[in-house]
Amino acid sequence: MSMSSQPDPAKLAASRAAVALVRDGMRLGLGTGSTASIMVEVLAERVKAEGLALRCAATSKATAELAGRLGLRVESLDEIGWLDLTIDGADEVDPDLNLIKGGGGAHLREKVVAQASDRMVVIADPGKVVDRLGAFHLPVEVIPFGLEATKVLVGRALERLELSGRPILLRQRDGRPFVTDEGNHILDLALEAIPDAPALARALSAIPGVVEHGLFLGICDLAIIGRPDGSVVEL
Ligand code: ABF
Repeated sequence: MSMSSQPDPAKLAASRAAVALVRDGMRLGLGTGSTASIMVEVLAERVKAEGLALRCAATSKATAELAGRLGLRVESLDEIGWLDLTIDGADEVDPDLNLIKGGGGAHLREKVVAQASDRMVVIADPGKVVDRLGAFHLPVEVIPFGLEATKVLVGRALERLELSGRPILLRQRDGRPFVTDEGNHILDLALEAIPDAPALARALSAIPGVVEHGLFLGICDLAIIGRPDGSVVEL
């Protein structure tokens, strides 16, 4: 494997199993994050070895850059139109394949790409598997305009769902608000647990300054969990 540093064996195992699902001629969605980056490298090696003709749409500028550098054919989602398969990482996966995503700040494009795919496969290491979503801070992408008002509305939504008092943190990078690929900011909700994920998803989506939250409910079709010994389990 030509990766610059030794990849995490669990993430590598999940990546290999997911890349084995790829068929010649497929239109693929490429995820974002460290696990998805390993998958892109594994995919590029397979494409080179087998001469597969694929069309790829990336979920972030970072992934587009990586995939292009490795020789994959990267096009915009609009150029491709619809995708056969998207392979992406996650921050949490529950037993019903509901997810929290967005720790990498790319969940808006990730959700657009996943929903524009016939099949969405998550790849992860065992640390991402949870009984119930919510220990990982829930990312919520918000427009910069009216940010403080949006925070108030998010707080009120949490109160109605008996999640009052949970910190709402404006994500920072290098001492400034983090900016997504779409030019927005991210609020990270420190919820500890999410008793009713569909209700929270609906409440957040109803706030005008919220562009998209990181709850992926009923979107993932298969989760491939890699183990450090190189084996995988499917959820
Ligand atoms: C993307 O990357 C995100 O939705 C998720 O936040 C993150 C997972 O990153 P990693 O694979 O580095 O843990 O999939």
